[in-house]
Amino acid sequence: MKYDHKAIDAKWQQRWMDGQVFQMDPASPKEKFYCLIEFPYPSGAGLHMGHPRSYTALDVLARKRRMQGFNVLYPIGWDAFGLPTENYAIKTGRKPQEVTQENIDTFRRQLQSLGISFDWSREVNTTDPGYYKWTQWMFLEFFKAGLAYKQGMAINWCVDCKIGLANEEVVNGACERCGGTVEKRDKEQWMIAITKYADRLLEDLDTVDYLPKIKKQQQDWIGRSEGAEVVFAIDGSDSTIKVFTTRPDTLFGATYMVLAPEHPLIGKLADQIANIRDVEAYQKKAAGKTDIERGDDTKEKTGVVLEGIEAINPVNGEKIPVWVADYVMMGYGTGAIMAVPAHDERDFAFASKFDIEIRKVIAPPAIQMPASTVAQQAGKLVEDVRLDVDCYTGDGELVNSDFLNGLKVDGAKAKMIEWLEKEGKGEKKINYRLRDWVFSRQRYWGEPIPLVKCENGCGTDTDGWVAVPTDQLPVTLPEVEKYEPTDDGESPLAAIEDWVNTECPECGKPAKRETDTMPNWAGSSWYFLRYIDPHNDQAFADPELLKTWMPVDWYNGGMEHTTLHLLYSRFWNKFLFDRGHVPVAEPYAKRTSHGLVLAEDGTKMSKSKGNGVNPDDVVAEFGADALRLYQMFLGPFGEPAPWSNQGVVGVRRFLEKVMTLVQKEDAQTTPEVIKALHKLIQKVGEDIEELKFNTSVAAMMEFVNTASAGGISTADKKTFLRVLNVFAPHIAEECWELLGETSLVCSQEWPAFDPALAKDDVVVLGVQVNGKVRGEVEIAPDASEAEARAAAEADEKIASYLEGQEVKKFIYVPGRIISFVI
Ligand code: ANZ
Ligand code: ZN
Repeated sequence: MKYDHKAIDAKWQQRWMDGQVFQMDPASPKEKFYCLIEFPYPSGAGLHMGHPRSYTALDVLARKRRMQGFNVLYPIGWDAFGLPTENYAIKTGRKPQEVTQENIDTFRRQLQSLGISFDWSREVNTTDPGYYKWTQWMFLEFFKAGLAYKQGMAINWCVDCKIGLANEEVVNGACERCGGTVEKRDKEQWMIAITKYADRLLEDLDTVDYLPKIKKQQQDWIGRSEGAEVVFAIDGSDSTIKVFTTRPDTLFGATYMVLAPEHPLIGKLADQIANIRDVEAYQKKAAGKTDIERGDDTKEKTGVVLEGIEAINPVNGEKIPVWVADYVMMGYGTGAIMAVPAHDERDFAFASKFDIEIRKVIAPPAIQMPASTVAQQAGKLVEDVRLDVDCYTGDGELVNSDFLNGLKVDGAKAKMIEWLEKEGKGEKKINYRLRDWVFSRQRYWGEPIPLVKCENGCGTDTDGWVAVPTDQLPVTLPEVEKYEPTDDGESPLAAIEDWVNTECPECGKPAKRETDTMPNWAGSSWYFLRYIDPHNDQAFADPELLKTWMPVDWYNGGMEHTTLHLLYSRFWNKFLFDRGHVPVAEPYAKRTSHGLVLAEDGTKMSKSKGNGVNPDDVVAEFGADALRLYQMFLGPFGEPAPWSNQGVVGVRRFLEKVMTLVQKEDAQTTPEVIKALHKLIQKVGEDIEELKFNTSVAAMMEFVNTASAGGISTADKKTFLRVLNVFAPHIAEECWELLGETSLVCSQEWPAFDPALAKDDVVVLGVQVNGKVRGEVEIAPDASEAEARAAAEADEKIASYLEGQEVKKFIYVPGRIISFVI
């Protein structure tokens, strides 16, 4: 029989579907395993190669866990609100609802053609009113808890998308979505107070198993800094300058101060600033730069001194100059700094350029060096030497610092904070990079924010905002012909009068609906909860089921989502936990990520470059299993890897070899093949747990070569198929059937291996040094000369004989002897 992948793929996909083989059974007594992939945004372009990389990887895991006796939940759904669909719908004059449905149908067909063992009975769709009813309900929970509030603020406005962007959606000063110009506009926005959770979002990272680089991203985004706020008086003025510093210990070394160009104090002091024109010109120039440019330490520092202004250092009464410079940002700390050029690199660069005093207040720790001639004459062999560097940022001993002298940095920080607090000149302060979450969008294709403003004055405690009662949720999007964004920055919903005008749920008098919609991040912040009970219309999920199924055991997705989506969904879950709605404080026990699939030329696959490979084409030509196997084979899972059509051909050839091997006449399994089989089971089993899929595939290829050359029994062929099936399920089922089985191979047990058989063969060899046996090593019987020598030299005893000696001769007779002549 030939390998007819089209017939085989279709046949087994139908069988699995008919048998509901991959549906999670809530009544099962088995231990649960919940594996999750980031649900896709169903774009018009269809599936791209990045999707199957993640989905196949966790499919391998899900299939293995089922075979290991777990009750597995591996769900799929659609993160379908968002701009690309809305923009496409506007351009083509269609309804986003329809476009979304079409895109989902395409994605579903494509994913089903890959044989991924999703539980299709649990599909969720964030744009389904039955889903976003609960997103709205959760928003109201934030609102009722006082964590959702409306605030006027300068927002990032994308001129092209006509949409307000969150800070994190502005990349290098441009819109993350379209690359267009971003300007600041003042707008009232709904905000969610994620900063209240900053500490817990940090601390609880200790309780989860995330890749270290992912934990670091979370930590960096939250950006917690401990330090102090210090207040500097301004000579001859009532105004003060407040700074945030992480190094209050260096206060005696502050030789100037800097205000950010946007700092309001500059305007307030304008009358006293002799060179106010120069300062204003500088402010204007700075306004045209992005924070990234301003923070770039490779660029030369710029700034203007405020003539006529002097600040007073609270610790010693010294008068120091005040500058305006754009390396200080208004959005961080207080927008002003005390500069300590001797111990801060940026301040050092600035002070060097503008000839400002550099005063050392930290002495690096002394290191012991061989004594100088002078010291030797005084009878010393070693002496203490202090490094002398221009700008020293490390720990050391305080000098030139009055009551801090002699202390180490940590002690000096504590003492200075104590002094500041006693004198009323400052206080301990913890600063975060994290900002509250801008939760409003002025667009059509998102969840309406379920609030109304009562014209009769209800909702006095909440600025006149009244929550839509739960029994009136969802507040559905009106289906309209026109929903273009407007230049005035209002949501398109604002123009739909019979939707906007409603009744106040409290007093029944006229009220107006909030017309902002939620950001894309909302629906994806809790979808993993909905999968657990997707059809429930009384609650977002049954509490008992949540108790059984949370947390997610293993979550995989792209590195582009390990900052924001991960942070938002952890926060959302924590909040629901605090409200008693979910049973665990952290939603994901484990989080990993995969590398991008690149084009053959090593660049990003992109539509405009036309260098993309369509999964549909690969499936049609080579079959689903070839695509799956190649996805797992093309390089270490966590690293980016280029696609290669030649590589797919190679994998396809391997599958054909499997087909041939299975149909080869039944034989006795040779000892060599038995050994290879047990090794394979062990290796693949362990590799999968460590996401080493590429080496698993290589091991299966090697095994098939070994087995094809030797003899293999039907029983052992079947054992191999049980391993292969998690990677290449269609061909494995077909071969399983060819060998006379009527059951499904995916429902078999994961094979066990015999550790004795899986163990590498070793021989114990005596190691001689100058003719005497001085030790022994364990090595493979066919180890090479280099391997044998390395093994011998790694032995501590042997190493002690060889140390400092020249090896004149090395003799190795495989299986017999290792000998050094020194
Ligand atoms: C004096 C000092 C002395 C500082 C020293 C550092 C070293 P992180 O760790 O990121 O919180 N800083 C404070 N606000 C700033 C702003 N708006 N723009 C630019 N820089 C700002 O950094 C805190 C440090 O960054 C603060 O501590 C301050 O410089 C600077 F030897 O104060 B430091
Ligand atoms: Zn009212």
